[in-house]
Amino acid sequence: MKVIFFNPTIKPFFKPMTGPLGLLSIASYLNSNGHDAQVFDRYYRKEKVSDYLDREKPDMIGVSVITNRFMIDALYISKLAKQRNITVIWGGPMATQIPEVILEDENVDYVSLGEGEITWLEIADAFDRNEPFSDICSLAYIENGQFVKTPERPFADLSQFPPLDWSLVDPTKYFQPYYGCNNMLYLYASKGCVGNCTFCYNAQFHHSKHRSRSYQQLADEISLLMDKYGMDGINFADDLMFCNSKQIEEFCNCLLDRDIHIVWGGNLRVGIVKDQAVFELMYKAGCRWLLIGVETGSKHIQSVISKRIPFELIERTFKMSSDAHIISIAPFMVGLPGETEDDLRDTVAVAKRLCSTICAFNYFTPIPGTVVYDKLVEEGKYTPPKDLKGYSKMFFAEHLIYNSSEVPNKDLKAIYRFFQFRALTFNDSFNVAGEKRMFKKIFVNAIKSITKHGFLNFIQSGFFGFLTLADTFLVFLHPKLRKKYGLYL
Ligand code: B12
Ligand code: SF4
Repeated sequence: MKVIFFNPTIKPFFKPMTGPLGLLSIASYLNSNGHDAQVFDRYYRKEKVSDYLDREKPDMIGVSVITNRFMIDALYISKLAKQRNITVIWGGPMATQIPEVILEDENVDYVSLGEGEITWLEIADAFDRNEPFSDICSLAYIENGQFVKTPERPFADLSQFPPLDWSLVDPTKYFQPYYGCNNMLYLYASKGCVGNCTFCYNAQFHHSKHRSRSYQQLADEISLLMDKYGMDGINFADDLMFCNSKQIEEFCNCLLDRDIHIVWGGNLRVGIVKDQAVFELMYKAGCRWLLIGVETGSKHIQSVISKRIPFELIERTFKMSSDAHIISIAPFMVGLPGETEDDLRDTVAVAKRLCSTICAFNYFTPIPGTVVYDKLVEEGKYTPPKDLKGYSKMFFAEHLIYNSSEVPNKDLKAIYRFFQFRALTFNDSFNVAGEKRMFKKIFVNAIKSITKHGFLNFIQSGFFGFLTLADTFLVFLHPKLRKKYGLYL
């Protein structure tokens, strides 16, 4: 079977952020099983989708829908495929969360639920044998006007999948400057997370299970990307890179034993690393940054989100990371259900206490299928969009589209802006990694990007960068709120 996997684009993300890891994994697996799979990334492929479909004449297309904002382009691509009688299958986290809504659109034939590798192989084999898809697990479709969902497929053993075939795209298009590297690429080392946070897709999508890839195979992939393409840094896209320190030791020793010298970082949970020595080993093996979710400084909100971690342990973890010269980035959320002024004051205090940290604040947005979302809908406090068009217009996390807290929007915005301002100006994280200050770094990277992504991209990104910056400085318009929450440097 011949299939083209499309990675839709979202504006205003003008330059490629990451390679389409999920699609590369599915396509590599299909090709290693004798099918013909290609990946078309709308971020950087300039060719018209209609011309490409007419030339390649695929039997089917697969479209990745990670969040709602990818849907506008996903629908555009699907419509062009349907006009040519090509079967259209959507997949990815958001597609898995709202298949009923998606299948109301006549341009989508099937939704592949959960991880896509084995489902797609079965689809491709069934297609070649001219068999129906009804026996294939983890598929949703409409039959005789009724929504059908086939039984859920068990999780795959990740070591059965081949290494990602990066020749399906141009990996250099995704290189970007990051801490201590110029050609950083996103890769993945595992899937899922052991956590059960009530706002996160993980419990539904990965059933709170963590599965690692084979580190030897991953090391092969890393060596190839370094030698052939010049990759010099890796940001691991995993929800949780390691679920215990044994895995960390195994991974670090694998890199050290094979003399792979590269800087890297990824997501970690508080409590996984308890010894300074493990952070030191990570640094020795190239780890330079870690994203360690904190979300809130309030015990009350910790119980709302089911992420009960002692605050002393949080502070100790960030301190150990800083002592090992690893930058730690602490994501927080504001606007959570029932969040009060006191909760927010606690959050601000904890965020300000963390060592050498960039605190990245986001606005809480309910994700379909999560515990918090279901509760809000049940209590009539959140009305989901009516249809696909409604979903595709929603902004996630970076804009305050919904506030389920007890405080007004302007309070949440002031806190968000303050920490953005703090990250841009007065933090010493960059000294930890021997980096330039944030402003200088952004400026240098912007100039460098002209040669890589063109002048138009520079202007567009500059414009959105300016809007963000202008929004950040609005924090000075809230003197009363700064006093109320202690928003001082
Ligand atoms: C890289 C990334 C991005 C990239 C997009 C890259 C891309 N187009 O490929 C960028 C930076 C653009 C991005 C943006 C955002 N992201 Co994002 N992102 C990720 C991240 C870190 C990695 C994705 C990845 O490569 N995973 C590894 C691969 C192997 O897994 P996968 O992509 O899920 O693919 C598998 C399955 O999903 C399935 N599948 C996927 N696609 C398809 C397609 C078909 C046809 C089929 C059959 C199957 C299938 O099979 C694949 C192989 O098993 C994930 C977290 C994560 N660990 O997955 C978050 C994640 C997907 N993002 C998320 C969010 C919330 C966002 C933002 C809203 C964040 C923000 N604050 O702005 C924005 C969206 C922009 C917007 N305004 O809407 C959430 C999704 C929430 C949800 N729907 O449940 C995630 C899960 C993070 C999280 N833990 O909450 N993101
Ligand atoms: S720790 Fe992070 S990835 Fe894991 S369930 Fe919680 S929010 Fe999701």
